[in-house]
Amino acid sequence: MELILQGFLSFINKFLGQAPLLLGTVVFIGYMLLGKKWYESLAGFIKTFVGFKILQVGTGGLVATFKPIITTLSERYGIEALVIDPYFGQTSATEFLSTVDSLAFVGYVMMIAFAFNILLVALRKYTKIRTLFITGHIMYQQSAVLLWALYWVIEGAGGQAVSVPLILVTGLLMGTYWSVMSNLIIEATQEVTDGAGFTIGHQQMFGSWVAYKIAGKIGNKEHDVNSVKTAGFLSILNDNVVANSLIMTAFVGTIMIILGKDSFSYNTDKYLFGTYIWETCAYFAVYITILLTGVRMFVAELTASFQGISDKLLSGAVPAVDCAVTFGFSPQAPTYGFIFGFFGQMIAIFTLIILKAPILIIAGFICLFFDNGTLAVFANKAGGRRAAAIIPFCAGLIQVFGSALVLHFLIGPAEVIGWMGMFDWATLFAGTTILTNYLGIIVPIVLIPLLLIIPQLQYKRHKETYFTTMRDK
Ligand code: ASC
Repeated sequence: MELILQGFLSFINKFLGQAPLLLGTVVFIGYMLLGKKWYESLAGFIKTFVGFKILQVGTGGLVATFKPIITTLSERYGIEALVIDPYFGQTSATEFLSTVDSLAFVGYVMMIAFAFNILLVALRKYTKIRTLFITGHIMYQQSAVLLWALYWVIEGAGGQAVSVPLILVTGLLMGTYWSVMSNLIIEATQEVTDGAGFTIGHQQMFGSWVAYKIAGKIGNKEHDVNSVKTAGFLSILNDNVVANSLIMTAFVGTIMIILGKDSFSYNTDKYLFGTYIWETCAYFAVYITILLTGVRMFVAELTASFQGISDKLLSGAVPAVDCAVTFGFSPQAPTYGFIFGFFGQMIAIFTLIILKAPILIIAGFICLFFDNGTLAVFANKAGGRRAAAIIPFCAGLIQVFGSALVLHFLIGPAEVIGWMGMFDWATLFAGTTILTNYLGIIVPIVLIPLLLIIPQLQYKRHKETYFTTMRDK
């Protein structure tokens, strides 16, 4: 008996507790259920496993490069510098959860959330949920960040692995958010894309809905940003590698100059201080590229096996996809969002510095471009260029202040290097985390039924046309 129990526990630890093995196995099973050959399923397993390992090389590299700079800064001036890029949030989450042997639970949260999303769509007659969230890398990222945040404010101090009830609650709340918010933004997305038949499954679904709702009061939709020309220089920022290197050099490079060359031990035979700064900052782009390669690899497999399964079960659901898909329908709006969001973030960052806040926020490219870009697309559709400027500007302020606030409750462990500054995470989830800190697990539990009221209210407003956006009607 003892032996069987030992064997079982060791199976959990060494197999189900290992994120790459677990996700690889899920993909393998998914493909087998879809009727693929065993060797095709095996290939899926391998790509998922290797993709996940590549991702870990990227996240490990980010921490190793960035953490020493922050540590020096905080030792010297008593401030913590944290980046509000989603991959810095994800890295904080996964590296920290690893220290309490809980990394694999992120996979469980993601599966519970997705299963709950499927269930809500299957029961759409009652739940009024029409959308299936299939943006795999976002699903993983959000599951990791939410599990980390809730764990830290509820169970963190003990250093024990995440508890089973918390994994369940996190998974259900995650699935509720995916379902409710992607469903909330269907109508606006149909407007933006001229009825392309999908919705957004990303990090600013609530934000985009708010932007769309208030834009009409701010500006005139006839003054569309797509009839304005943008400057040539900004076009180089369309490239992730270029943008990451430049932005990190501007921000982290400045910090390194302030700290001075004596703070860094580098080979002076090989580097000038200037070239050392450049190389260090360019390494952010290197690691983000590695990380993205890994993410794309395992997410492609996961999405294909997930989507195959759900297509068989729910042929009519509207897919919720990456926000960048909307950019093709409004090509100038993202640049607007980027520029005005940048101003908003800068003002907020300088305000924190002037107020001598203990947390220094560093802007991240993904948040600046994809988050504010998406808000601008929705704002422009309903309120033209005035709305596409003012809303991302305000969002920039919110992203910085909201993230600084929630980070105040999350800093401590050495693995924490940032937070996901995206709109919904600087508002809804920052608020949830802070409330949970004071009131406990009851907060995420109560939020689940509360959020599920939203689709009911939506349904009431246009019962006749509500389900006709579904593809099978
Ligand atoms: C994110 C994230 C990305 C980008 C991408 C935008 O939040 O993690 O990789 O935005 O999805 O297209």
